[in-house]
Amino acid sequence: MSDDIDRAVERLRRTKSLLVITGAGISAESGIPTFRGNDGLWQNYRAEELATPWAFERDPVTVWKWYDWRRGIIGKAEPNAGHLAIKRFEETFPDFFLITQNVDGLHGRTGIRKIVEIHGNLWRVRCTRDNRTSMLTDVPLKTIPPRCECGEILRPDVVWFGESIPTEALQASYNVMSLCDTLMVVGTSGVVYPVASFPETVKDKGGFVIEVNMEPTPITNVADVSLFGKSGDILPAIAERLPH
Ligand code: BJW
Repeated sequence: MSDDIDRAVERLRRTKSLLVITGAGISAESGIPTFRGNDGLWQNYRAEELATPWAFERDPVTVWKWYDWRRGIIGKAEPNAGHLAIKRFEETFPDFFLITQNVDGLHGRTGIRKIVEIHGNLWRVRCTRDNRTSMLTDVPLKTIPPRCECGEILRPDVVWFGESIPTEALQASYNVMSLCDTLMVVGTSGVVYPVASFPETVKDKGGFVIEVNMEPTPITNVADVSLFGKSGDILPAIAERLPH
């Protein structure tokens, strides 16, 4: 492990353009359940059964109760040492970008600026009539499902399975992938597309991939270095060894 950290640090010292991708694992140490694995279950539903437009159409009340439960947890959570280390990377690398799959907004609360939330944000809602978005921060929600002023049901402004990633977010992601020479992938199981394909895209153009996760994932086969452990331990240890 210490040899692997040395290799990662050595590469980062030579990196001109750093791209970081995060998933639910980065927020696990803030007390937010991940999607897959035992703590991903909510009342015996799997995330895959709730995070779809079909589930919402069929039963918006159950889907909103799941979001209300998650908003309750996230509303009390604070960014952890892993989020803060990524903010330090932004300060260290003049050419830096973060793509997060998380909708919890915790990266934003560190003050990070160069970020795209590729799956949206769960504090933002969208009218199902005209797609107008607004912020809704009530915890718990006053009514379930919440309604727009126009009377129509609101939905969370997030990307569900089978829905397209907003064009601007996807374009920004491909743009930063083409620029970066090192990609660090943190706390994602690497099974949800399109992000699951990003490490291979960076490898194909000659980039270096560093993975940080508790356990091996499909990304491990692509990564040049895999660091197994908590992101809240590993990322600050790396940040500490970079010039600032
Ligand atoms: C730690 C840790 C610690 C724990 N430290 N690590 C190509 C091939 C096959 C299928 C598809 C394809 N292209 C598209 C699809 C379909 C689909 C898809 O990917 N399906 C797969 C499941 C097969 N993708 C889509 O539909 C996407 N849309 C799209 O591509 O549009 C075009 C298109 C559509 C259809 C067909 C073809 C093209 C949209 C995907 C939207 C995903 N939405 C969700 C919900 C968001 C809203 C919400 O949060 O409520 O996004 S699902 C959920 O999964 C959420 C997450 O962002 C996402 C990824 O999960 P993540 O972050 O990886 O979490 P976990 O729990 O899986 O993993 C946590 C990891 O952390 C683990 O590895 C732990 O070990 C680790 N960990 N503690 C470090 N302390």
